[in-house]
Amino acid sequence: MSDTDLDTTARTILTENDQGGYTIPTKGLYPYQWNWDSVFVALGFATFDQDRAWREIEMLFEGQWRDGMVPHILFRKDDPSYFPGPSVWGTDGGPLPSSGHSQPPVAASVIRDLVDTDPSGSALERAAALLPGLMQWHRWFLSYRDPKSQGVLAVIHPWESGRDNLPDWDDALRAVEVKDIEPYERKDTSHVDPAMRPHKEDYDRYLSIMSACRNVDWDPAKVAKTCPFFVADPGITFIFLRANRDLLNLAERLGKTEEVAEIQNWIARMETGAKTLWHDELKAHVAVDQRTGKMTNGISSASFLALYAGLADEHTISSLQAHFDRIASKVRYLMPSYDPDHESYEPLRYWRGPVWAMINYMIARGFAEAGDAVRAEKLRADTAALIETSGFAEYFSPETAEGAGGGTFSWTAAIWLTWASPSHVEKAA
Ligand code: 9WN
Repeated sequence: MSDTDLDTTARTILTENDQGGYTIPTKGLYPYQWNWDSVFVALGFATFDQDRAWREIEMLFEGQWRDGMVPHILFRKDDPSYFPGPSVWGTDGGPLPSSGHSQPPVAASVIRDLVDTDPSGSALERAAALLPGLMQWHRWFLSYRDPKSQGVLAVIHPWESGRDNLPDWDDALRAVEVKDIEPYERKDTSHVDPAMRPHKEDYDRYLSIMSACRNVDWDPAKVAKTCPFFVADPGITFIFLRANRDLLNLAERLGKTEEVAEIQNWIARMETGAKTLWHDELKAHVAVDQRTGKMTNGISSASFLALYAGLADEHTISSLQAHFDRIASKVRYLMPSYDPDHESYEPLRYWRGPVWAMINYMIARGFAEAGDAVRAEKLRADTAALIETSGFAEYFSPETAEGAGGGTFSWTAAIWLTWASPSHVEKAA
C-alpha cells in the first residue's frame, strides 16, 4: 500500500471507530472510550476535522468525577465483549459508568497542540472551557497520587500507567494478595493470541486491586493510603510534568493569573521529584515501589520521556543517547517498551518489548526539543516503516515488525496522520 493509501486508511479507521463524538481504540478487544487513546486520537482527527478533534476530548471530560479524576475507561454503553465491565468496577464517582482510576494525562499537551495549530482562533475558546476540568484533574493527581508531595506520581493499578504489563510492575504485583474475587472469564484472550497478553496470575491480581479499592468505595484518599499497589511511575510522572508546562502556557494565554501561579508551583515540585527516580547505575529513570521503597532495575520506553518532560540537562541527554544507540544496535525498530538487554524482555508480549507508535511520538518530540533531530527522525522513520510493513496494529515487534494485539487501531492511525506519515512530513517542511 502506498503512503497516500495509508493516509486514507488511517482516516477511515478513525471514522469507522467513531461512535458519534468519541472513538473506541479498536472493535472487539476495546469497545469503550479510553482516556489517553482518545486524546491521541484527537491529534489524528485534527489533521482533517478540527471540530471533531475537540469533540473527542470534550466527551472524555463529560465523564470527569466529582473529585476531579478523569477515568481511564468510560462505559457509555454495555458491551459484553470486554472484561472487566462496569459492574465489576462498582464505581459511583461521576456522571457516567466508568472504571475507578485514571490514565496518563496527555490532554493538556494535546489541547495546547490543537490551539497552536488551529488557524480559526475558536480553539482558544474551547481550551478555555476545558481549563477548569484540566486544573481539577491535575489537582487530583497531586493530592491522591502524590499524597506526600514528593513530586512523583504513583499508579494504583498497572492499568493506570497505560503500560499495563510492564516488567516494572512484576514485584509489586506479586506482593498483592489474591482475594475477594469472583470466578471470572477473560475476554481479551478470545480476541488476541494469549501469548501476547498478560498471564492469569496477573489478571487475578488486577481484580484483587480493584476489590481492595471497591472495599473503600474508591475514596481517593483511602485508596492512596490502603491500595495494595502504589508504584511511582516515570511514565505518568514525565507526562504529567510535560502536561503542566503546556497547561501553564494555556493559562498564560488565557490570562488566568491565579492558575498560572498554582501551576508554576506544581512544575517546581515535579521537577525536583522526578529526579528522584534516577537510577545511578542504570543511568536512567525507573519506577519505585512506594510501599517498599524498592527501585526497579530496567530501562523502559518511558525512561526516554525525561526529555519530553523537559528534564534535558547534559547528563540526562547523553545517558539517554547512549541507551538509545545501544538499543538501536540490538533491535531493528525503536523504541521497544522494555530494554532488550533485560531478562524480562519479550518482543511480542504486550508492554514487555513491543513498540507503540504514540510512545515513539512522545519520545521523538523530547529528542527534537532537546536539539537531537537525528534520533527524533530515526523514531519517526521506524514508526512509519512498522506501519508500512504491518498496517495499523496496536503494537509491533521491534525485531520483525510483526503487528500484534488488536488491528485497525485508532491511536496508531492517529499518530500516522499527525506525525509518522511521509505526507505529514512534506506538509511540515
Ligand atoms: C486496559 C486501550 C488500552 C490502552 C492501554 C493498553 C490496553 C487495557 C487492556 O489497551 O489496556 O486499560 O485491557 O489491556 O495497555 O494503554 O489505553 O487501547
